[in-house]
Amino acid sequence: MTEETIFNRILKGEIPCDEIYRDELCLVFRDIQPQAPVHLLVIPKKNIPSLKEASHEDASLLGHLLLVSAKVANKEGLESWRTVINTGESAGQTVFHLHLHVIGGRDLLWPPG
Ligand code: DGP
Repeated sequence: MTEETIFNRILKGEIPCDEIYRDELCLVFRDIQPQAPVHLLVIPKKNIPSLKEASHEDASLLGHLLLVSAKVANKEGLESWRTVINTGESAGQTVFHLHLHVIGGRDLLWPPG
């Protein structure tokens, strides 16, 4: 059995979050450790540990998450932003429930560290 993640507990309402959008497939809330003035997390309700475990049957869900990320970025008034998916520990993934970071509100450097 896979260990329950903090995001699953947020989805169940056991841990509060600063929610900004929700629909039948996903939830969006503010990151607790923001790396920019706007830092949102878009998470699917479906439990997928990371992009590594996503399959072709998740294709429309993944597309939905991308479109929602743009929708909430627009809602936050962002002109530019970065959408990030960390996959695996070495890439900085700490919560093993697939999520998209939406980061903006300041100039962002490239390449990322
Ligand atoms: P990653 O490092 O890509 O796995 O991103 C996980 C993010 O989740 C990280 O930026 C911090 C955030 N986070 C961790 N725990 C919580 C929490 O309990 N609430 C909220 N809002 N964000 C959390």
